[in-house]
Amino acid sequence: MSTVRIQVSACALSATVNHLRYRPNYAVSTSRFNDRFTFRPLRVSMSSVPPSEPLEIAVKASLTTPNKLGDCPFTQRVLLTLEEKHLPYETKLVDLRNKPEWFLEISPEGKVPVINIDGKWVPDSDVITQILEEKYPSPPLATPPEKATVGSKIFSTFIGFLKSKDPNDGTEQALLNELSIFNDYLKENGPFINGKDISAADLSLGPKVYHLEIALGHYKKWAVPDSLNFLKSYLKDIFSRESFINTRAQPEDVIEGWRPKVEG
Ligand SMILES: N[C@@H](CCC(=O)N[C@@H](CS)C(=O)NCC(=O)O)C(=O)O
Repeated sequence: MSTVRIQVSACALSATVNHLRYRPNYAVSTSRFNDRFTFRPLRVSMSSVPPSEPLEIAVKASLTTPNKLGDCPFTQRVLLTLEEKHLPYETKLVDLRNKPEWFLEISPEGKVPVINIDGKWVPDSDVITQILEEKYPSPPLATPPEKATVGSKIFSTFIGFLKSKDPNDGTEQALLNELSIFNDYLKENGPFINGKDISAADLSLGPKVYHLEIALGHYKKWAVPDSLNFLKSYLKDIFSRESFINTRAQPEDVIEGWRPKVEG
């Protein structure tokens, strides 16, 4: 098992009264004797203080380079959340082509990311980021519910276009439509989805559009049109953040990761 330790020194300790509310959450407990997940309420203890030990997180390993992070946008979303909240973490690289026994014990579905929070292994980036928000509310990253789905059709339309073998099947236009809608939204509401500050929805969408740019550039010789200038500057802002640079996959891994979908 490969391990990378990352220590973050600075941590914002302020929490506003708004962040002191308790909201119930759900964790997944896994059992060796039962392949299904069981859901049960989890009381998340809120804290502005970072954990004394780095949070362990199992992530996809690179397909091309030993001991490097791989190309999973859901994993990057969680790593971005940890980075933006200045939480120390320790990645455990998992070769998803040859899943080790220790990994299948903590993640019976065999999926990354899975993170250890208070001794429990929690899968799914939606669940993980919600728990991190509740447990470590500062700086706040929650996106208001009415904005949380902005841009959410971009990833599926990207995959449709990437997999398409027929240039006239409308998949390119479907993607362009979604990107234009998002560009117009940013023009009115930007620079980020929730206005002036980055939030959870950007941390989810950013890695997906990073994959889109690399995969479509490689397999379709396609690029986001320059006319979508609000989207272009949004991507530039996100991709140049330190958190993004620290957690991004290598382009060659993104290309390899999508190959089975393109050639399959
Ligand atoms: N809904 C999950 C999706 C996680 C997911 O699909 N992860 C992929 C890698 S990006 C995975 O582990 N796939 C299992 C495999 O490739 O065997 C989340 O948001 O965390």
